[in-house]
Amino acid sequence: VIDLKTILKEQIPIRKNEIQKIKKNYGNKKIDEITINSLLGGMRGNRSMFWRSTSLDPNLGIKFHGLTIEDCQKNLPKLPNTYGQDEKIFLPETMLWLLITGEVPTVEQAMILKVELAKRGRKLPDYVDKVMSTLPKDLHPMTQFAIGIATLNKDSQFRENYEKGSIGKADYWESTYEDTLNLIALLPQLAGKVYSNSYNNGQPLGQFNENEDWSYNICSLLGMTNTSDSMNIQNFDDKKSQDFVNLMRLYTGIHVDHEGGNVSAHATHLVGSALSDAYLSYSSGIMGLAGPLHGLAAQEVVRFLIAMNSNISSPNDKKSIKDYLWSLLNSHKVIPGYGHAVLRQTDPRWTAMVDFAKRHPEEFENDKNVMLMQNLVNIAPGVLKEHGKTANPYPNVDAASGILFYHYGVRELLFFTVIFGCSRALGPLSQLVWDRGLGLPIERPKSLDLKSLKEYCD
Ligand code: AMX
Repeated sequence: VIDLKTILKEQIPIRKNEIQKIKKNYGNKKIDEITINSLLGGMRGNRSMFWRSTSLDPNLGIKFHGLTIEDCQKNLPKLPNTYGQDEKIFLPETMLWLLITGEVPTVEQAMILKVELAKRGRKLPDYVDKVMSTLPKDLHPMTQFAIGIATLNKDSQFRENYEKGSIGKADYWESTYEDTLNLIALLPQLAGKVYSNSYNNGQPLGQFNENEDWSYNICSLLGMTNTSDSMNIQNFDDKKSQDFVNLMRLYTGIHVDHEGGNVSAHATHLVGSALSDAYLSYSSGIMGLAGPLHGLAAQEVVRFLIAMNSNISSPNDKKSIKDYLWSLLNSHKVIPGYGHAVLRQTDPRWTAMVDFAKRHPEEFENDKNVMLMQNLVNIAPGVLKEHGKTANPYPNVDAASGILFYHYGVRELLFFTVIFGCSRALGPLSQLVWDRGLGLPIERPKSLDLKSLKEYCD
């Protein structure tokens, strides 16, 4: 079978049956315990959510249906006739197939999905364009993005069918799938619209090319390729244009999902559990991603690297770097880009981003910020260990991602999170299709008021 929807149609009853059996036979089996610390500590580490596709291993990092990032780089197919294709970098389209089906696609399957997304993404509906054009240019890019996504719910097939009463519960997944694909397909257009609204007086910087892939179109709509689709605002030559598109593919391929409990994924899942459609659900995810403790970390790292560089004589000056880090810690500040709530090793997404820089030495050799980013990994973990508080002294993905985009000219730091938001759609929305397919219920944990909480304190 080569069509994603047909595969889903086959898989859903099988998996639904499996889940029903698990519920029937093991429904009362205990998985975890809730303590007062977890209740008051953001439910940290509580095993209380079902998330089908990804799971975070504290040492190996994120796994996509059991595959690490390195496995994905090896196994996800590279597609022929893809603009500037880097042999090591997979397209997010291939990852979307893996997320939804649990299987690595064939080249043919991935090609069909790529073409289908490009078809669905060719034009932003006029009413969305109009709504977004009226937004103040200085409205936060993530607010604009969330508004654009939520506005698309006018076209939601799920919402329309539900209102008409024309579908039963067993069919909910099908229109959710249609909404999901349509939304993902339109994200390059929405991101381009936000970028031109915020930074180019609303004037388009590029156009959508139906023959190209999803990440290429994000770049062309930002005006950042040297092809005829784009204004080429950075004056890229062929190589730089292709490298930037490959960086975008890499970034948007590895940020798709980080299991279910992170704020953007959880918010999408929670809102979706009320049978809100894919557009409303994911606009909530975007609102969560806009928070400084979640999606905004990459910009913090960029600011930190630039500030450090202006305070030290050279990015190779180990002693000054060490002193700078200690001055931060001694004034009770964190070292941005280091540490993680769950991971206990270097984030493999960081490794993948740094590997990109290492494979393009001529591009980055004079970039002081990228140099500093690379040198820090040999210094910061030692300092953090000596400091003695941080559970994980190693770099997370944000330590590398923002500064690479910055290098290519994305200097509008608030916009990084919009690119993150394009990528993160793929995981939580694949889950939403399965939430409907498996008929998962509305989420409704029990909360305790202070009086009830105190009753546990005797
Ligand atoms: N620099 C200095 N101190 C740090 C630190 C860092 N990079 N990381 C953790 N610590 C401190 C914590 O502030 C905490 O101190 P406290 O006891 O005085 O409150 C102590 O070490 C223990 O924290 P932890 O269990 O190791 O981490 P956590 O789960 O509470 O927090 C995180 C995780 C990411 C918020 C934290 O490591 C941090 O603030 N890192 C820097 C900011 C950053 O890189 N954020 C991006 C995270 C990636 C992402 O999710 N996008």
